Amino acid sequence: MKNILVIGATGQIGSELTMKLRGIYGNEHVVAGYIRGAEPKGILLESGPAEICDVTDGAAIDAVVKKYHIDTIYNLAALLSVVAENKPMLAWKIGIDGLWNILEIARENGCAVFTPSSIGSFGPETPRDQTPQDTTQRPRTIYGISKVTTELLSDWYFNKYGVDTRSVRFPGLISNVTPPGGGTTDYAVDIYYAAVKGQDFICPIAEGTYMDMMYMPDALNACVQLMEANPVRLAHRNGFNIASMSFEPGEIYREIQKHRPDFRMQYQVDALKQSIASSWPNSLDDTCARNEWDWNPTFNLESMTVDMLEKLSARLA
Ligand code: AKB
Repeated sequence: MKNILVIGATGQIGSELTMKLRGIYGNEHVVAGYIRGAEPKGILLESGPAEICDVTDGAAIDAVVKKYHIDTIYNLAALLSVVAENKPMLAWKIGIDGLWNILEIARENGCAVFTPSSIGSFGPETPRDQTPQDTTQRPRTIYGISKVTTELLSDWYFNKYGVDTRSVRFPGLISNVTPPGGGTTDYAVDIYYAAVKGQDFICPIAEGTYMDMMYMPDALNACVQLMEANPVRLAHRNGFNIASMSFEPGEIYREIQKHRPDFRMQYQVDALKQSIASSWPNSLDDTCARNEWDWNPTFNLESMTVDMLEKLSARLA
């Protein structure tokens, strides 16, 4: 049985991933790592162990790893793209100095490590459509620079020390549980909340701007599936392209309108978000993930929209 530490367990991915991992490996085998001010609550707190785990405090995390005999770390600590652009030094401190801490702890304690990369690791010179797995990565954002560094540093720890590092490049993640905070793709979550609350939606991203997106259940499956994959099949390690849908704001708006005909959206483009979105690919080619660890997403825009509206309506009622 694995013993897993999820760092960032109360965040957008962590809050759902921790519960999924507890369902698979047993509640007592999955530690929810959080920072002060983002304490776990409810079922996340009650269903299993929780410990303060600030990635900038390596000694504290090392003690948690030893206490629970951790062999797998999901390192989800990061600032999203828009926040990172406004707080670049903090983004680096958490994303890269924090990653060094985790990788060193993993090396010393024999842990496997998953640290997400992102579509933000690409830049304006990257081929925009069906972006290949191995291609130009010259991001213009500090978020992207930290994600490319994450991929390279994780690969280096594997090649140099044999640390079992693996990761995917997440697209914009859409969930009905914990909202994201400060990402470029957040509009694709916010739009559902507006529709369910009966409010008009002001879209910060321009019409015609395509980005890859994914429903959270598929993203969680990707994490588990990749970490369970047979290492012999992995020609790549860090930064697998994964994809399930690509759309522009008008397409998600019209999809929601099929279910909520009175819903209205207007554009009020945010310059920073738009400049980031315009530098990211329209769609990724995920052939390597499909071939090397059988990646196979289940949701598309239509089925995600039905599920999002149903779950959010029940929750916000
Ligand atoms: C963001 O928008 O910053 C993230 C991402 C795509 O990495 N959702």
